[in-house]
Amino acid sequence: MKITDAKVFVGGPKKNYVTLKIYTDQGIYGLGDATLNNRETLPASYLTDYLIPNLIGLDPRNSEDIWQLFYRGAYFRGGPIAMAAYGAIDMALWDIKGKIADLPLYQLFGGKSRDGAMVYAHATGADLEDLMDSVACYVEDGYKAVRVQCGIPGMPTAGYAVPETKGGMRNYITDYSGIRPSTEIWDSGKYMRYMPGALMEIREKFGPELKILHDVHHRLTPREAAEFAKSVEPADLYWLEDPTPAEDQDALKFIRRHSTVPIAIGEVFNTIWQCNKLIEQELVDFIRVAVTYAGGITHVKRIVDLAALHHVRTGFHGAPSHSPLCMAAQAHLNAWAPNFGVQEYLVLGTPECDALFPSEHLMTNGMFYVSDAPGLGVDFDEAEAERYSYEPGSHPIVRLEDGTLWNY
Ligand code: KDG
Ligand code: MG
Repeated sequence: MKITDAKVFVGGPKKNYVTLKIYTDQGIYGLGDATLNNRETLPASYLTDYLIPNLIGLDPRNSEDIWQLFYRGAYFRGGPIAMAAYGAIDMALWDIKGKIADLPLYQLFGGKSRDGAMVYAHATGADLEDLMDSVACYVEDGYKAVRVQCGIPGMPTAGYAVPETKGGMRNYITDYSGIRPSTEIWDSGKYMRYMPGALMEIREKFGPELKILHDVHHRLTPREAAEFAKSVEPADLYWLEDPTPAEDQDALKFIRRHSTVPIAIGEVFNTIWQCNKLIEQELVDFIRVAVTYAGGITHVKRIVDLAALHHVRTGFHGAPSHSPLCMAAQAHLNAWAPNFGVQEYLVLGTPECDALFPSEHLMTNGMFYVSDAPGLGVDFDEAEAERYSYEPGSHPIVRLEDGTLWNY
């Protein structure tokens, strides 16, 4: 069996999905997602300019060797752009493998450990009252886990993942008005004084069963994060995410010394070598890598296996920038992983998105049920894809009130 061709498509309904399609001489094709949020054209050109010409003629069944060829074969290894491109190739090769075997991918990993995978939604509000309304909607829809973010009194701008006005939606992942970012103003003191009480009010209102998650989005220093983690303990969080910038791994030791709050990190990691020490030293409770950003199923499965040895559960990144192909790859891993924790899931299922990526996967009642279709179980409609093209966009940047640049 040989790879005969591969194509890259960029675009989607209000998203710049980067979709890879690998064709073989047996008529079977595989699909993968290389969407690197706000830098989408870069993995796309790495794929077309370098990786695809090197794929033609290879046997698609040798997905391990092909992964090694691209990763080890590159002297300058890793990084988010390359890993997203390898991630798409690897996903597509697993898709082909599943189609050859006529089995859904979870069967190739070892079968199902559970029927449905718990997902968490993003509740958000301009203020606490607004956030409570948003949480209540998700609870009513059957969600068992909800991430909560709200505006902080006195903060000059709305803040991470928070709308400017009550009842508003915040397109916090990307602003498609151009590649120049808008600016948010941040004040850690105001946040640290307000948020622990707000989390406690949410716990009191929704009771002990709701799994409450909160994302600090890398904005505190290690000392502040340790103080914050200690102060949110009474709210009994399911996890506290990215309390400090991801580069400083010793920060997590400091947080652990002061608090038992469960810590989730890893959405910006792209290799096992960025998280093996954290996992082995049991400094985190949930690992948040994404199949796209961390080199595909082959590499992420290694991270999951290592995590399982150290009581670290999965909580794969599921921001709306991941296409249904990445979410399907993660759903198959979620169905199998003995150490599954939770899956971040934002409603992708608009009619336009479903038309572009038809599938039988099912999200209902706060649970994701993986389909039994062979491979990833997601198709790609090329005629639909012609409706879309690349739209430049950006995340905001963050500054302190005196103008100092801070972490988004
Ligand atoms: O592109 C950035 C987003 O993926 C990030 O802001 C989302 O932190 C995030 C999350 O937890 O989903
Ligand atoms: Mg996050």
